[in-house]
Amino acid sequence: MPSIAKPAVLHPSAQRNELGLTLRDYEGSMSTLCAGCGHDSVTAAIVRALWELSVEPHKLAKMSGIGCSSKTPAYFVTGAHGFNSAHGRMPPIATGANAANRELLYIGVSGDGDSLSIGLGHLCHAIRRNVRMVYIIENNGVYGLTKGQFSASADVGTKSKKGEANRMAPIDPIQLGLSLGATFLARGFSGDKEQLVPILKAAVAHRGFAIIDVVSPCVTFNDHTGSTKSYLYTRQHRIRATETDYVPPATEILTEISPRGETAVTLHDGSVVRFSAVPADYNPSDRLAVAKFLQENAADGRIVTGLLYVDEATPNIHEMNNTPAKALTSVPWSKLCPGAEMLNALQEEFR
Ligand SMILES: Cc1ncc(C[n+]2csc(CCOP(=O)(O)OP(=O)(O)O)c2C)c(N)n1
Ligand code: SF4
Ligand SMILES: [Mg+2]
Repeated sequence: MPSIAKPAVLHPSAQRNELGLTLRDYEGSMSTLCAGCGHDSVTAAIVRALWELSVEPHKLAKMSGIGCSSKTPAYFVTGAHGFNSAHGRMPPIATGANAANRELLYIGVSGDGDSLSIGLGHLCHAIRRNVRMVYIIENNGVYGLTKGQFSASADVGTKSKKGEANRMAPIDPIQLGLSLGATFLARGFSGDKEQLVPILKAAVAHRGFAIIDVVSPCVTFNDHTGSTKSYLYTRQHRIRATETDYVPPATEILTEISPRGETAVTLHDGSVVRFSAVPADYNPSDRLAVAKFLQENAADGRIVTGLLYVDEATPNIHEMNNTPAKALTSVPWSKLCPGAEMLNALQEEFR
């Protein structure tokens, strides 16, 4: 039971989605994070995206590791499945769950410490396996839960609350993903829900591993002058590289590519993501060009946001490993267990 309960009263004019559910049905327990923490704004964007997509709560599995960010799944869709794993171990847990049941939508929420420090190796392999899931990194440049130590995403020169400067090079999850063959890469800002909601919806429609790196300031330990992950710094240095417009499959799809550099990418479920306001030659499916574009902007101190790279062609975990189409929970025991005779025969093959 949540420690602080939300009032059960529902406004009579609350809007309902295709399933007849209100936004309230996609909320979770009351947040215990610090007031103003970016992670709560990400939660609000997740609630909105899942409600707009009419995701059935019992078809959702929320995964996380350890950290303030990893507490996020408690704050949305109470009626969903959930697994709060050990620090940095969410990717292998999600990989196993995927292999056993591909009928669920998996949303993982992690932190920069959870994903880029202790969990980095696991994250790399989930990227390579193209696990079919949405993987959100709530990136604040510090270990918030353990009181603000620099994390692996802290920029060179960024200052701690006590004034000490970080000297180690940061790990950028987007650049990391590009180098490992990631198939969906986006960066958002917790302070920009208008951009984050369509990015989340596109990630849900993606057929493989969708990474969303969200700059999500820690107001308690990393929101001061000199920090490169503060609200002010992010607002001042951010450029929206792509205006992302998600068009669901049920809507009439008009995909004219305008000379202004607008590009449309069709996702596996027939939905379309339209990229606009991008540089004229921006191609979201050209891995090398996207890497160059991001590196140039990073060198100039700009934080590039938007849906940055998509590849809908690479096979996902299920196609690569030929996992069962049905959830193992729905396969009868007689089929799951081949019996001693067949196991003996199998062992004979390896003698
Ligand atoms: C094996 C293990 N090592 C260390 C810790 C201590 N610890 C808990 S959360 C955390 C870092 C969390 O940072 P991040 O993932 O960035 O989340 P944030 O709190 O910043 O949202 C650490 C080091 C732990 N819980 N387990
Ligand atoms: S310590 Fe930082 S990351 Fe953790 S809840 Fe507070 S503001 Fe958020
Ligand atoms: Mg963090």
